[in-house]
Amino acid sequence: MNTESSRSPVDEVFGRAAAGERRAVGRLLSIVEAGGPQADEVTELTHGRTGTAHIVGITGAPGAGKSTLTGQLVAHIVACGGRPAVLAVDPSSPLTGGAILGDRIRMDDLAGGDVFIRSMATRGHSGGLALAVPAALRVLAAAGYDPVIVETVGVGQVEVDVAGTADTTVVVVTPGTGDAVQANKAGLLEVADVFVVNKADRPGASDTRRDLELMLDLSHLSGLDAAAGRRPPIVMSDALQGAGATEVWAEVVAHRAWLVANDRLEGRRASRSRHEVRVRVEQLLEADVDALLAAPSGQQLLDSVAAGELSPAAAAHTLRSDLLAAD
Ligand SMILES: Nc1nc2c(ncn2[C@@H]2O[C@H](COP(=O)(O)OP(=O)(O)OP(=O)(O)O)[C@@H](O)[C@H]2O)c(=O)[nH]1
Ligand SMILES: [Mg+2]
Repeated sequence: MNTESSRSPVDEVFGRAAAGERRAVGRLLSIVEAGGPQADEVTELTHGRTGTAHIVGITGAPGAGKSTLTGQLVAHIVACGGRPAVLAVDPSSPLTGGAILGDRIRMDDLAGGDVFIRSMATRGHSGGLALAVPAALRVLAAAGYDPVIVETVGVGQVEVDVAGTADTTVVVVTPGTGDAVQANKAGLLEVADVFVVNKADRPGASDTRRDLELMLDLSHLSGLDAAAGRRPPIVMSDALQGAGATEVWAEVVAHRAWLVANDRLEGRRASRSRHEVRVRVEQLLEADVDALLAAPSGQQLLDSVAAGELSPAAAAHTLRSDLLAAD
């Protein structure tokens, strides 16, 4: 009677990851990155076992200094006795590129200690990020890493969504080139819990700070931040020299305390789950729709539309009725 033999291979890897084995953690991340049934199994195993790890999003324009700052934060967290993990999401590169490898080395150099750093590429499928990132964050939290930091470039809606569903979102802007205005346009103003003006060693840093203050004033006046109930602080940093990282982390910790004190942490996590479930339902339905269109009855409908006998809208309604009746 060997109960071990009844465990699936994924479950066995999970057991080792939960016991702190780094290679097993890496293996689980590769599985969730690839997607498919094994990734779903990882999600089954890690769900509900993520404890209280603080999920921190760091986002901003390409080259803003996110990785440099993250390296400084990680070094500070380790010095304070924490066990951080970093997931660097790169939406542009099809596979792990040289720049990210460079990031990894920089961060590892700085941090020492038990830090887990991993980059994740999207491999072209847009829905992939939305599912793989939350799954990867759960793996890291279930393996006992806390905080779990996710670095994303704040350019597209998916990236902003990912960044905005952390417990605490840090938005990094830099002096000059209207970066603060760009961040506003990209929708980053709404998701920011903490602002960092990085490269504060450069000219125009105080102008950038003022721009941010003005935009926050405006959103305050128009009531946009009424639901947030809190004005995000602005921290100046020179991540290259390590100046400001301690203050950034203090604000991140303060934000978390604020969430807890105001009963908002659960709400954030609930909206994160809602988003993930929604994406999953969409994916399931998409597959069902494709199957339906490929079936003979679907083909018949499509032929009728092509022949001008049926409108696309009427065909869609019929197909939806068929879909709902199918289960
Ligand atoms: N002068 C100055 N340069 C900085 C500072 N922080 C980062 N840099 C430099 O800015 C460049 C980009 O830094 P990264 O940390 O790679 O920026 P990133 O936002 O992670 O970039 P992507 O991940 O490619 O979007 C590097 O050459 C850094 O050395 C800073 O505070 N001051
Ligand atoms: Mg980076």
